[in-house]
Amino acid sequence: MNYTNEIKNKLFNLGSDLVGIADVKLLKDIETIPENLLSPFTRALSIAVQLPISVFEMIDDKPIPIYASVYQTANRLLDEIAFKISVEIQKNGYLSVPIPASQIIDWKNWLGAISHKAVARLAGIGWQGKNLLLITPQYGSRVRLVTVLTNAPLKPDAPIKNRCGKCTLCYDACPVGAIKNVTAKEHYKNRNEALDFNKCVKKLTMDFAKLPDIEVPICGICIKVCPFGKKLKN
Ligand code: B12
Ligand code: SF4
Ligand code: SF4
Repeated sequence: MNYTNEIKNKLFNLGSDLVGIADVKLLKDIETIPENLLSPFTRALSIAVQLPISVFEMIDDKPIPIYASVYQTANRLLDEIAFKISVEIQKNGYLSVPIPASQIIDWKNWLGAISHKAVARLAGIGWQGKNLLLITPQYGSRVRLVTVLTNAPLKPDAPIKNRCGKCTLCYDACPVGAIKNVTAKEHYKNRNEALDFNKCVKKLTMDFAKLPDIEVPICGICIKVCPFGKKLKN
């Protein structure tokens, strides 16, 4: 078995549901913290775990405590998978860094070390939907993501096409009218092209996160309404 398949198989055995590999050259214009984050690396592994779909069906106009718990568990699982594969890659003689699933480094601008969605898109896992989320053909946006940077000789995957089409379900459902109903052929130039970003941040931090037993800035509504991922996959 070649090394790329070996690493992908290990990731599936660790509990990943989708795995893709991006060529870091394609990420050269992306904002990172620190600025030189990508310089030792040639590949970015994108890893997704699916979330229990029935939890989203229980969400109506606000997040529920079960979703808050599932969110935390998925982050822990992803961080563990990313940690384990990084050490495995290191034992094979290559550099690697696991980027945490949900760590905010710049709180003023709401930024992590690197956008997991951008990596996932370039790794062929999905496209950037009108709700700015990463939409996978298999599970919609009912997935959470993590990234591992490496210089291991892995074969990159190719991006896939946007399949939102004329759908407006997330635009119609957003409780604060934050989604602008704009399609990105590849990716948005900035967050405000897709979203009225401040409206979304305000709703999640000033309202939803203050609900009993939520405590984290989550929502789930634009995930729930997306037709991709609504049905069980066999
Ligand atoms: C800070 C943060 C927030 C903030 C700010 C949201 C935001 N839109 O940035 C708040 C608290 C508001 C938030 C809300 C939500 N979040 Co949040 N959040 C993050 C976090 C930790 C960092 C985001 C970040 O740094 N963004 C930087 C900006 C610039 O990037 P971006 O949003 O991805 O969008 C740009 C790039 O993707 C770029 N791009 C895409 N491809 C390419 C290619 C190239 C070459 C270039 C140059 C650029 C580029 O295009 C976009 C515009 O510039 C990430 C984890 C992570 N490290 O990625 C999770 C993350 C984005 N959140 C996630 C989720 C699910 C949510 C919520 C649905 C809440 C919930 N869990 O119910 C909402 C959705 C809001 C929305 N519609 O976007 C998931 C998304 C999963 C998915 N399927 O897409 C992530 C990836 C966490 C995870 N580990 O899975 N979040
Ligand atoms: S996360 Fe909620 S508030 Fe933000 S864009 Fe989606 S539906 Fe709107
Ligand atoms: S709800 Fe429709 S428009 Fe929004 S991300 Fe999903 S497919 Fe795209």
